[in-house]
Amino acid sequence: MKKKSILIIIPIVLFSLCSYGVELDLIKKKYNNESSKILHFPRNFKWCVATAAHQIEGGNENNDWWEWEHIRPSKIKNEENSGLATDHWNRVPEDTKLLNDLGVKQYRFSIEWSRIEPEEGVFNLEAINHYKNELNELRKYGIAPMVTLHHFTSPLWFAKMGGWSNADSPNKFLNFVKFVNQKLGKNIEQWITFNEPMVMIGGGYVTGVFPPGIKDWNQTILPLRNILIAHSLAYKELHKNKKALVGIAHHLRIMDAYNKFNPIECFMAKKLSLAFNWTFLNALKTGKISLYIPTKIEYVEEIPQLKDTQDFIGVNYYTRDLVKFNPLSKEPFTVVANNKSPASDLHWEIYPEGLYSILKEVNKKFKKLPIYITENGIADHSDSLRSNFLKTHLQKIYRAINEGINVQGYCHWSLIDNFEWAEGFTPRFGLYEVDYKSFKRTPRESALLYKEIIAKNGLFLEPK
Ligand code: IFM
Repeated sequence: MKKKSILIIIPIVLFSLCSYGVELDLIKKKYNNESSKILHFPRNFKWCVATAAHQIEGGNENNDWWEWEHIRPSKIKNEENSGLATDHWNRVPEDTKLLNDLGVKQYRFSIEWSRIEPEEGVFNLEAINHYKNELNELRKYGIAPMVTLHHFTSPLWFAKMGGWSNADSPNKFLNFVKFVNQKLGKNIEQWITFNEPMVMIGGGYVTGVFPPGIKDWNQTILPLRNILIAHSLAYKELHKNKKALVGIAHHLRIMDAYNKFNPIECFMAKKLSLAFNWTFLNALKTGKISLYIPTKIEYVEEIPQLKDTQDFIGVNYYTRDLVKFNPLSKEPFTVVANNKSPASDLHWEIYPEGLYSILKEVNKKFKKLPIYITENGIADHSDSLRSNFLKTHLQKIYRAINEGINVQGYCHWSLIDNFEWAEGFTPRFGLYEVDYKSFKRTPRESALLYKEIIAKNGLFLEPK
């Protein structure tokens, strides 16, 4: 009996080993191929998506943007206004489910100041409870909040008193921050005080496409210094919670010469990059504001309280600009997109290399601080470019991390389509498409890709 069973077992074992060997070979081959093609991200990497209140909530009637959107002739493409936006205000549980479906670990969203403090000094408890519920929803799914306190919109009462040009504006902002921190702070560990302050100042005071619609370089200084001071006050306040991490989401762009052999264009591109990308970052490290754009503006001031008031650096990265010089034109320097490269629906050049250069430069200048990609995305209605955009940008982040740059997380802009400021609803940045009639959300192909990347904590590269 024993002999018999041994005789039966041996061939089975041999056969299994044999086929196991073959299978192992196959698996190995597959695995080796795949493993060499998976770019693994660090274990606690924070996969995230970002939104902003005014762009998705709807019905934010009490802020400067709402008023701006209703001026005629219209300031917004196709005379649109944010209106009900994506009706997110009434769909928080549904949208939190989308976050959970994607598998993100973190969600960046903003709290609308004009809802919390509709009149100066009058705080709306219903609004604060709404955000409390939103935080609870997130907690249910184990998603960490990253909360933006100012994402382009200010309450009307604040705008009417001169907005960021008013010397008292930092204290007005601080009152709001104190209230939010007191009511919600224990559930929030990561804060963004301001979103893209340079974009807000540029749009509001140079190009005039954002409220208050001013086009005067000289009027940029007051908002610049007041926003910096407001940030430093908020930084101190939020640090009453020992665990809080506080930063700014900086919009950083590559600025290159249109013709790299043209020294004037090279010079101006450097100056513009220094002014746009580094004025805020340098001031918050050194306490010194230094802004210089030849023929436009020159300003230097030391405000010691600004020094060392960031715990991390938020990077919003989208594209590159080319600086063109035409001595015969009334405005000799213009900024254009590279029309030889693939571009988004907004004609923004797709330039992933730029993200890598920015990360290198941020790291070189601010070595001690961790970096979070607080926004990166593309306006792509047909979703024909987004997946590749996502992959190529993540590859650059992967490369940076592998070279020792401390990138802690990546927020894709955006979870859902939304109101794109002066461009209205036409640009579609969402991983989920929004039907603006029914408000139905539908995942795009790229959402499925992002979900897979998050699930694998890495990126598969296809064979060439
Ligand atoms: O939609 C904006 C967002 O509000 C700020 N960063 C850039 C995004 C795309 O333009």
